[in-house]
Amino acid sequence: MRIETLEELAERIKKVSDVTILTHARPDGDTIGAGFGLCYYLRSVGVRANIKNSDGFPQKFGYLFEGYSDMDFEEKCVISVDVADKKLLGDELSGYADRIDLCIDHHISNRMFAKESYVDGESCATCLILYKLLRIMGAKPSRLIADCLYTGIATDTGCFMYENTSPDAHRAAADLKEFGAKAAEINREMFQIKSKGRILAEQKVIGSMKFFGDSRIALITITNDIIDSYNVDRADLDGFAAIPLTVEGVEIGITLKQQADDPKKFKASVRTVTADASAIAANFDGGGHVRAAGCTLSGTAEDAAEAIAKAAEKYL
Ligand SMILES: [Mn+2]
Repeated sequence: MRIETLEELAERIKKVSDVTILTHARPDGDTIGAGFGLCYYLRSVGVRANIKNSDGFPQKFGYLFEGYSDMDFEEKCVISVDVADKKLLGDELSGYADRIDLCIDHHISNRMFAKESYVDGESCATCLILYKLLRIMGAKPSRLIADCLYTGIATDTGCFMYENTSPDAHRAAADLKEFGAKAAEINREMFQIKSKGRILAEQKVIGSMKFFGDSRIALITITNDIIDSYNVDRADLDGFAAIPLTVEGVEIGITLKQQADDPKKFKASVRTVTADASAIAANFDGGGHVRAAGCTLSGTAEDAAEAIAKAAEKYL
C-alpha cells in the first residue's frame, strides 16, 4: 500500500515500536544518514530501534555512529530507508526481503516491495524526506541527527552541485546547519579527502588520458594493474568517470575499466554535457541515461578506446 502524504507517514511512524531499520548494500551517505537519523530520532522518543546493513558501515561515516550500539529487543517492525529494490538489501539482509513493513525512499524506480511505502521520486535524498517528516512531527533534530540528515542530502546532490538539488534541499541544509550540523567538516570528509592510494591511482589514470574529436572527447583507462598496485577498492571506482568531463572544452567523457575476470574486456562509462550518452552506449549494446550510460567492449585497451571514440565522434 502506498502512503501518499508526509502527514500519513508521520501518523504511521508515531505507532511503531521495536524497530529494525534496513539500509542498502554498499551503503552510501543517504542510506546511512537516513538510517541512523531515523534510529536516533526513534530512540529519542523512547522507541527501541537498531540499524542493519549487509556490508557493515564504512569508517568514512564513523562520525555518525561512534557512540552507537545495538539495543536488545525482539523486533516488531521493519523499516527500510533509501532501498529501491529488495535485492539491494544484499546477502546478509536478504531474509528480510519479504517482511518489510514500511519503506521510505526517493527512487522513482522503487519496486514497492514493502507492506507500506512512502516514495517521493521528486526528493533528491531520502534524508530530505526524513528532515521534512521530523519537522512535521514537531521534532527538533539533535546535532547528531542534523549531521546524519545533512550527510545524506549533501552526498546525494554531489555537494549541492547536481541538477537534482532543489530549493528545498538548500533550505533543509540551512536549517540543519542551524541545528548544529558540522557542514564544512562533513563536506571535507565526503568530497575532498581521498586515500593516498586513490590519489596515486588517479594520477596514473589521468596520465592515461587521450583526446579525440578535436579534443572534445576525453578518454581515460583504469587498468587492473593500476587497481592492484594502489590497492584501490573496485567497488569504489565510481568517481573516476567524472574526471574526463572536468577538462575544459570536453563534451563527451569516456572511462574504460578493465575487468578483473577478463583483461580483454573493458566496461565503458560514458558521460556527456549535451550529447546522448545512452545512444553512444547503444552502439555497443549498452544503455543508460541521457547524460550517463555504459557498455562493454572487447579487445586491447587501445582497440576499445579507438572503437568507442570513433562511435562517439558521430555525436559531437
Ligand atoms: Mn538516496
